[in-house]
Amino acid sequence: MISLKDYINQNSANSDQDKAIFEIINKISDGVIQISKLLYGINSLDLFGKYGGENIHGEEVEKLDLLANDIFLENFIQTEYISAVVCEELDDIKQIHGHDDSYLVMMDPLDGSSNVDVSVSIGSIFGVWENNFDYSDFKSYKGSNLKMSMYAIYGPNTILVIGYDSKVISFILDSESKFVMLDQNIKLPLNPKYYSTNLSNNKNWSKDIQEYVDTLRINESLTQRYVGSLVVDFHRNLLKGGIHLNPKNVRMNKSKLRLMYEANPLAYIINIAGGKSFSEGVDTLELEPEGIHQTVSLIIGNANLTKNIE
Ligand code: AHM
Ligand code: MG
Repeated sequence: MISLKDYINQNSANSDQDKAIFEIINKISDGVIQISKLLYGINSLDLFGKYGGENIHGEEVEKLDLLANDIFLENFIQTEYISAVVCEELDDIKQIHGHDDSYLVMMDPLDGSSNVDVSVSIGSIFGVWENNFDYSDFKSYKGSNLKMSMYAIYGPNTILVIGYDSKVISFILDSESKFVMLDQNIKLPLNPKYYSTNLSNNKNWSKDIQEYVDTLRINESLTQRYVGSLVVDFHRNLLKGGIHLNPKNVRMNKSKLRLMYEANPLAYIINIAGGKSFSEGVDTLELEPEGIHQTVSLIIGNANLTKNIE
């Protein structure tokens, strides 16, 4: 059984980029272990409930949203390979070191936070870009320029999934707080099992999307699953095959998911695993970002199920 620490040691000496990226993976995984200890530890009662404020998106903030944010920031400050951080909970890019030749981490520290109080699985999502682009030219931060993306799931167990260097690998946290390898090359199954979307939003979708989802509903080889934590719905479909949709609300002319730290990191992973992803009528990874907190639609999963429909 290979541990994440061994894997990092074996792979980080190949190039300067590998050294930096594996150090970032190391810091993220340390944060994930700390969050797991909080969730499954003796003081987990204190984690329930709202913090009492709203974030920049006007959403209620759970206590765990802020704790997760602080935990990852504390870990990131310890490495000079991370010079700046973009986070769902922070208005602006947060500069933490002065280096131009290091990396920018964009994160959703706690995805699915409305599921915390009811003990449904949640996660954390990260995308890592080179930091040598011009912030005023945000177009450089297209998903296709990602260097690495990864996510964690806090569920019946804690899982890490990493997309780097044309491979998707996964680790599981053992009872001694050590990540051990689960899968060394995840590829989407050829025969997908699930479609996943919040069907109650159907009334707010375009006619084309409504008809598209109807074709999924009557597809006899598919059944429906929906958790409401993006990263968990994504992970199930990655392992079992399927499609997840969070279409634009055409009545409000508004999409819900964040491009930089939700859609792009997952699109990067699905692409390596053999799948496809579309947002706002283009390949998610080719969408030119307009801002760090931009919201987009998302259709993501097996290539034979996903369609570029708005
Ligand atoms: P957040 O919990 O980080 O704010 O993320 C938003 C969540 C996603 O995890 C999930 O896929 C989506 O919102 C659920 O939307 P809805 O409540 O419309 O089903
Ligand atoms: Mg989220």
